[in-house]
Amino acid sequence: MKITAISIFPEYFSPLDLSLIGKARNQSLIEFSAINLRDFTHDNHHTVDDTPYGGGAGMVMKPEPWGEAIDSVIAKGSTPIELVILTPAGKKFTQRVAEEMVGSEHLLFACGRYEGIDARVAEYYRSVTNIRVHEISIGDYVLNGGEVAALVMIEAISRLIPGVIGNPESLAEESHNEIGALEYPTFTKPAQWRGLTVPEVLMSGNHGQIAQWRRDEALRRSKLAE
Ligand code: 6GU
Repeated sequence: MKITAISIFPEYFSPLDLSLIGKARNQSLIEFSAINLRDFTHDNHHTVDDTPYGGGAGMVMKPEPWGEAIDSVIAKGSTPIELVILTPAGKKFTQRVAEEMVGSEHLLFACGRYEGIDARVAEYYRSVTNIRVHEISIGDYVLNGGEVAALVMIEAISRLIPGVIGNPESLAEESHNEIGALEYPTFTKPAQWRGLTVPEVLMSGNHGQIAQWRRDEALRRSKLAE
């Protein structure tokens, strides 16, 4: 899968060199590149923002650099592109959305800063062939920009690519359990630690009882979290 991110802070994506995603890139399961939006400006100050029409606080990202940057990505290939515009006003990102997106050939993340990207950018690319536009938020809180949200999405989607996770059984278990039911407490050795013990049932070898205990605990925890 191809993944591209456009941002004024391409360095934000250096964690993608690490861990499972770094390894997946070395194995060419993922092909990632970050593009600097300022490379698509033409003034001495490399301006990417301006004041909002209609007034109000903050700055809005100008459409021209975005248009040129996105066009440059389109021009490089012929595969369909999922253009993901990160915005707190977008559709909520969930495990379901991650599962839908893992089948994509090319994810292109547009990471806005300030008060967002001029709305005509999303509107324009909705009418371009082979491009689908997704305006997405990762949750009900405000971040300074879309970079961290893009990292969250890239991690959630990448681990669903066959071969990225060492043990595909963990993936099977997750989808089987619909995440919520996965939230049982886990333990490893030693059996005694600072006076605390591991629940007896987990050491019983009775798989039926263990599964029942985990279901009960997950339910208890999700009720606590409500
Ligand atoms: Cl995608 N962007 C920003 N700036 N804030 C957010 C977000 C995105 N998702 C949740 N909060």
